[in-house]
Amino acid sequence: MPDFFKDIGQIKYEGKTSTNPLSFKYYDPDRTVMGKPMREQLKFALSWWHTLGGDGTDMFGVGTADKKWGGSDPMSTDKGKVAAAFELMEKLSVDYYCFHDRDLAPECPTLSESNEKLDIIVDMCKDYQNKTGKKLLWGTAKCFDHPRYMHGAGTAPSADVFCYAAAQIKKALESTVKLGGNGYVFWGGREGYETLLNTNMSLELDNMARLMRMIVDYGRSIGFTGDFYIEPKPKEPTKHQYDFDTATVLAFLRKYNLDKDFKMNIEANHATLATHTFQHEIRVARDNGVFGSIDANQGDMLLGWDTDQFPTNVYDATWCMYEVIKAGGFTNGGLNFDSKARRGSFTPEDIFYSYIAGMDTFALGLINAEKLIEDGRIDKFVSDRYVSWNTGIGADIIAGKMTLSDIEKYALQKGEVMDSLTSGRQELLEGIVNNVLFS
Ligand code: XLS
Ligand code: NI
Ligand code: NI
Repeated sequence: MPDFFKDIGQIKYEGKTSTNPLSFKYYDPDRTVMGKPMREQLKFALSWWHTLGGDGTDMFGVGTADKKWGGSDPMSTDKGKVAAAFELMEKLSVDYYCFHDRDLAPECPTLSESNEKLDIIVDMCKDYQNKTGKKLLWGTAKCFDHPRYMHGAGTAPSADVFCYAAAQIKKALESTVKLGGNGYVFWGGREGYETLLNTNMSLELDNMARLMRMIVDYGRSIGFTGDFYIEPKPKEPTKHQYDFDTATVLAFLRKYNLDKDFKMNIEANHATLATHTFQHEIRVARDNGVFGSIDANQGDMLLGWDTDQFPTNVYDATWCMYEVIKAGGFTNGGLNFDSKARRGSFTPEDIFYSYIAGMDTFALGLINAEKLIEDGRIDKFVSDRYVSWNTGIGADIIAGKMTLSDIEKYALQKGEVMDSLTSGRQELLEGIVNNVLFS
């Protein structure tokens, strides 16, 4: 087995007083938090594309990091990636990974050749999984990179492009199933539009739904029992992405009777781009029974694009884990670092520092979420605020016992209701949060 990071050993938990940069300060895989070991609560996953493939290329310049992994052509590099990925997962105690098909193996001149190459790498991954016990969290298809997808894939105006995409996704799903993946993700890629002047939005969305129905039915027919996810994102690469946010995706799924078949893969920076908080997106998903998995990264509030930075914002991680716990924890889902080191952080150690920072942040988030739930003041405040719905008129409305006329009669008798109002106490609550987090 090649050793790409030979100067770096197993990253261990050393506690918050350690100054060893190659150690976890908060992530202690076996520590029990909210009834389960951290590694089961957090279910960390490595994203193949950013970690193994992302070399820092941006629209202003070429890559800064060497991500050839000892290879001299696309296929040898992709084989090197497998060894590097499993070494990273081992050394960082990351138990899962996820991929796009074309990050695993190269795009070839024909679909059959691409499929053959993909099979070779998938078999390699399967061997490594057997040797290491690492697992696939989810797979997906890269239906946005190649020029054929310039106008979309499932929403392409060309029926031939739609068919190519459908065949590519079928193969990516089969590869996911072969690797025992617990999830399959649809992220809109170029499913959206730049201008309505050239777009039949209604047909495009009908076609997307047709494709999803076919893929779900096929997946179930070949024994895929995991979750299908949609990963909402409002913009980038297209100006208007169809899967804008969780609420928009829910409306789409319900229109096409797909709502029983899909859950959400919520990405932090996508929530930011939709001008929501990360917590809001997870809350909408959990309230609607469609919470599935998390792409954990963070954006930069001063930049308007998907910077995919490793998460270091402890408040965001706290509220994320608070929602995840309230949703009952992860089942098939997990916490994927859809994140990349900055372009200036180009050395192999930076991969480790990035993951350590992200994993420690979410470990802290989990510990904090437990503290907030055990403290109980926030939950109690919220339930007290709605106490008028527990008895009397409120309870009768919820029980469906009151008509609009009954309610009118009640309101007329009651007169002015200003004295039923109480303060929202936002500042008090924010102070309590800080008190719980930092005491
Ligand atoms: C892009 C998305 C993408 C998905 C997987 O913004 O985050 O990386 O997670 O296709
Ligand atoms: Ni993502
Ligand atoms: Ni993203």
